[in-house]
Amino acid sequence: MSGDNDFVVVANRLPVDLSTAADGTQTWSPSPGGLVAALSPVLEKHSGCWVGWPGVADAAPEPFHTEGGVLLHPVPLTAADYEAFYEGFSNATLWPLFHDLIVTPHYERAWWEVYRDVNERFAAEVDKVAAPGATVWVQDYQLLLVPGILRQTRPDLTIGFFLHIPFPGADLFRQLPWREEIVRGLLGADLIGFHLESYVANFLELVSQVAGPLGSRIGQPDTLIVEGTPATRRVGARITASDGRSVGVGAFPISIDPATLGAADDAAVEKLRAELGHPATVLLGVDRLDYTKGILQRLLAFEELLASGSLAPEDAVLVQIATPSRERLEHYRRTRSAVEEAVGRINGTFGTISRPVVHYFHRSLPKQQLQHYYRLADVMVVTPFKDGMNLVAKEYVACHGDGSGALVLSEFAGAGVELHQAHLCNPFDIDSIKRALLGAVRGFQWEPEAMAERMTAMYEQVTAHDVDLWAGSFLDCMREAGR
Ligand code: ADQ
Repeated sequence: MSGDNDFVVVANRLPVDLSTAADGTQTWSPSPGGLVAALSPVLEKHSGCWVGWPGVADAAPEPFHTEGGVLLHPVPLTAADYEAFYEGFSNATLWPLFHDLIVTPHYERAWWEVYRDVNERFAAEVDKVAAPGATVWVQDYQLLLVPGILRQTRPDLTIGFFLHIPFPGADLFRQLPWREEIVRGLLGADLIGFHLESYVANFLELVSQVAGPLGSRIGQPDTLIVEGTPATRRVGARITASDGRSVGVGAFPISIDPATLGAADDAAVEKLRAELGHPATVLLGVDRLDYTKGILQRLLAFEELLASGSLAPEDAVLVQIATPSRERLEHYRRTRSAVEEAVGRINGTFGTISRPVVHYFHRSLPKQQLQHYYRLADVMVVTPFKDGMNLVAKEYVACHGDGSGALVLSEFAGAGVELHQAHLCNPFDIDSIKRALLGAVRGFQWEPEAMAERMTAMYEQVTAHDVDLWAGSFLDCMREAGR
């Protein structure tokens, strides 16, 4: 069975929100995010379709079209699927394994069975909507098996896969009891994309260790010039799969749409600063509340700087905005408790009634409001233990085209490769975070010109390598690879 869509994106989540009116009627509406915005022009031009789970268990809208003409095609999941496929295998097995075992992954055979089953259902829905010879772009770690399943059921398709999280070293990945199946699943694609060259290298090493008859690496790394874009994107290697197909593997660092963060409302930013009591330095953290993001470590570093007198509570304020995330999982609950305990302790020690030193929000903010915080912040603090890329760092940089501000950035965030002019730190070492924070805070007085140059260089990098370039170069390479 096939449909009539020439371009299909398949992701765990459909970009929709469910809202319930006062009278109880429920309506689904599109919720544009970075990925949707980047892919919308392609989706709209090629009668595109987005396949994904609508985000509510045991409920799904009928397929519907967005205003731009993109078909949103839901894959329903039951509450039991959600538990085993999403919370279990995706987020308690793959997520910690791919983030270098910051917590111990659980290997549960029952979760794996459901993961495989749900991947088959996603592939079956793609089969329904994809036209003969269509291009299908599969997103992220929840759907690692989909390329392989589609290769079997729909050999006519050109299939791309992009991983949004890190790819771990082969020695870690080999722990996974289902490692061969996963590699075989990925090798069903014509092109496999990662954020960084180092993740590509990890994957190639893994293929050479476990793939055996699944695939072999041939030849030297291949450079593919993508015409019409200001950068050269590399297909790091071509692998020959067991069925003789050539599979491209390359690094495509994801980015943001700077246009959505362009013009901040100065009055709103000033109002925020006044509400904080006009501190000399505003530090900012913005993250999903995830144990990979190192939120506690940055609080501990800030606390020690206050305790030693290196920062004065009258001068410095830390604003932490943490989006609720995966709240039913034990490690996420523990992370939240530890963060909130630290916030309480720091304010108890250094705050006054009218002036807390840490302002903590456990909620998501609209982009427009987030942008005001980015503009407001003198120092953005991004300290993940491991992060595929980290878009928050790039969003902050995009809001400081005038050279103001400073970025403290973990060496273990993928963004560190492009944003190497940041104040880099090792989040496993509290002293290293403290040095980076102080370097940024004092830099404004000691070397303002150098600080501005660093921010300007990062701004140029982010604006020249935006999300359109990311999507465009992946799709160009995919077309090449599928030939
Ligand atoms: P995430 O782990 O979610 O993404 P990140 O790249 O920082 O991490 O993206 C988070 C997005 O959510 C940003 O666009 C940010 O603005 C938004 N956000 C975060 N907190 C928010 C809040 N409180 N209110 C509103 N918005 C908030 C995964 C990988 C990353 C990779 C991306 C994209 O883990 O490494 O960069 O996918 O590939």
